[in-house]
Amino acid sequence: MGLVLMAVIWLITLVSTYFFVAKTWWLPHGASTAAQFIDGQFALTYVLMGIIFVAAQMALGYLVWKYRDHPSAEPVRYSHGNTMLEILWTTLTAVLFIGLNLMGRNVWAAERFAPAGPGSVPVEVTGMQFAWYFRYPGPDGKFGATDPKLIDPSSGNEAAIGLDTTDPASKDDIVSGTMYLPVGREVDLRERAIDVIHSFYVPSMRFKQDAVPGLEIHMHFTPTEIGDYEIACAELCGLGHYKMHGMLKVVSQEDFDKWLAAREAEKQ
Ligand SMILES: [Cu+2]
Repeated sequence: MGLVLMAVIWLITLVSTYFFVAKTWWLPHGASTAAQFIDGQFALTYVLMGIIFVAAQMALGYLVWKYRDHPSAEPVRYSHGNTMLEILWTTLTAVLFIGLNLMGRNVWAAERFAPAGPGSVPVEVTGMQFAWYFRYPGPDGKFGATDPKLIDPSSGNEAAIGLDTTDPASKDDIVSGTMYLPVGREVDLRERAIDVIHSFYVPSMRFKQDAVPGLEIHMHFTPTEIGDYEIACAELCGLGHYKMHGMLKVVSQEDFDKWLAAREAEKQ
């Protein structure tokens, strides 16, 4: 029985490790400036944790077999703990966790605390049950006022986010259900939520940030490749959470300008 248990523990360990090593389920190809660093950080974390995981599970299987209930097996020796060992592995764990956090902190802080660079594209992301809306400030560069009392999801994009059309700054605001971004330019995001907490997640951009009702959260990232990328909500936000799906279209500057101009023309 001890042998069978050891085999089962080792098998589960090796099979589950295989899916990580073979990258069976993995993030899509990264297409933002931060992707390379974040993927490196992911790989480093998985390798370190993988070594510890495999070693611990192999030891577990071995000890289950070594101290099996059998006359030829070694008799069990009871231990009441070892303070030195406790201190050692608690310290090592702390160094590992704090170290990885400090390493990853810079790239996150650069997208969160440092302001977006000059020439960035301002876009407002609004999460609501169960859709994403994207607002562009138009030629005046200013986002118009919104009012929670004006929110009406049944009548189009502008009303869905409660755009106050009496505000002159809102006249040229474009609200879209699809996100368009020009390639190679930083996007200056401001995230909002209408009802509950959502999380704006673009796996290909290696970007994820909660949208919280009552807060306007600024983040920025830079897409580096033209293409269509999926947007998901990464915060369980209600019954329709699964369908809170959107598309990010990263296009050339020329196509971006054309798209914006066409949307402006529609408003006239
Ligand atoms: Cu959501």
